[in-house]
Amino acid sequence: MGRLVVVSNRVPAPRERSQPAGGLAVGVRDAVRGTESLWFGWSGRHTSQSKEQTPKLDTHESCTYATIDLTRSEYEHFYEKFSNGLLWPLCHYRIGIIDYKRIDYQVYREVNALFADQLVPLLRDDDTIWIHDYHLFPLGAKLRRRGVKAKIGFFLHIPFPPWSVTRVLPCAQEMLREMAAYDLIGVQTEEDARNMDGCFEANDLPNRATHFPIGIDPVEFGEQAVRNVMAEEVQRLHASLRGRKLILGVDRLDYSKGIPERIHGYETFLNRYPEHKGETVLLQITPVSRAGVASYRALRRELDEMAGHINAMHGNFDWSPIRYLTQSVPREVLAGFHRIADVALVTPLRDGMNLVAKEFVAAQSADDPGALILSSLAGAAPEMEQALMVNPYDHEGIADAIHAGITMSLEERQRRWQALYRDVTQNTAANWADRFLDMLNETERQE
Ligand code: ADQ
Repeated sequence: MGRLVVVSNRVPAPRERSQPAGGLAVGVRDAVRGTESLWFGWSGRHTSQSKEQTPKLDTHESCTYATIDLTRSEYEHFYEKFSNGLLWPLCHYRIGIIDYKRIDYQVYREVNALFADQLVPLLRDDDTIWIHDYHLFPLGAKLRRRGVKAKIGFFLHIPFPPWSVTRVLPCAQEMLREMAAYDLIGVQTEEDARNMDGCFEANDLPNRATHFPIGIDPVEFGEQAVRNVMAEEVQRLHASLRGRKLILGVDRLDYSKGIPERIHGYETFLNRYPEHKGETVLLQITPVSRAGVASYRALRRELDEMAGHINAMHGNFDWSPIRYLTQSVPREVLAGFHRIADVALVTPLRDGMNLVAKEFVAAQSADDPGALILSSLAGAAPEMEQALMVNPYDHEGIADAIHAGITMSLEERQRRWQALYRDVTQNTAANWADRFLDMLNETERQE
């Protein structure tokens, strides 16, 4: 059997190679574990000359990590502007904030060509290539143009909107034509697959999309949660609650995660159910991401203001209703926080999947599980029907769900959690990769 070659914009840093944080890296790590593989991508470093480099190679267990550097200008146009300032909001249905410039698209294509030029010399004829995410939509076509004959699959971790939204992008047709070079495209949900195939059909291109919902390693995460209940940070958090209910929100700082809408929902809860005043704490952990993109800086200011406002309006000298952190928390400590939480608020406005919802369920104790409040617009919603489902734009609905979550009987919490835990163990990180790669293996090579 040939090697698996994974390509993603970022490759886990050396210290993260055994225990990566974050959805893509955790899922892919399972795919590369134990088989001879190559993982290619950007190092996270800058260079003044990206064309005259050779990839840096580092082998860890059975996987060789090959990384290249980008210039600052490539990083800005390819990563910050086109990928995160345009494709990310477009795919999350936020066409009001996209900013299209031809130069960004041009550099996006150049960086994809650079990836192809740097990767081709490392490839062998019997490799299977698996490319990940929106930064690299055109890479398959660029590899084909350089004579690569191997099977090439692509997985999109974020949502894919219908043609009525996608066509807003001036280069949509060209991008779709290039995406047709893939032998198989995986997306998270049936809706995403329908949308993407609809885009192909509208442009007389053949269908390519199938849904493969991504998961986590629930056993590993559950064990981490149990072990870390006794960790100092978790014990300190527990003691500081002094018997109050803990409502937990854990998200990268991103407007797709619906954090202001959620905080508004929490404030509505405090107003609508005053009998719970002083009895709950919302711990919102939101490490800053993409600080170079203007919309992210604006979101940060908005959240700082909202958290301050709620504490000033509703708090007391011995109680702050919200604790809001922008620092990153180690993964194992987070697992312990999930375990002691009474309610998780996972309310994205749109999300490809949302692994945090699955991690919360995996971390609960069967004897006394917490309640999951989940956005109906998360990719995880079709799988996790026994969550308390909310529309993230409906702050009164969020308030009612918080009330339902903190007052839910033990029997109902257990009944819901058992069904959710079954869902979480059905689609795991490991079988996600197997399902995709098996189908890619069976798919005819596209000519
Ligand atoms: P993300 O947008 O990053 O992923 P998500 O799926 O929830 O969203 O994964 C986030 C990961 O980062 C989780 O493993 C979580 O535990 C971790 N994380 C979040 N906050 C953290 C914190 N404060 N400290 C440490 N770790 C933290 C993208 C798509 C998703 C899709 C995944 C995987 O946007 O829709 O589910 O890829 O395909």
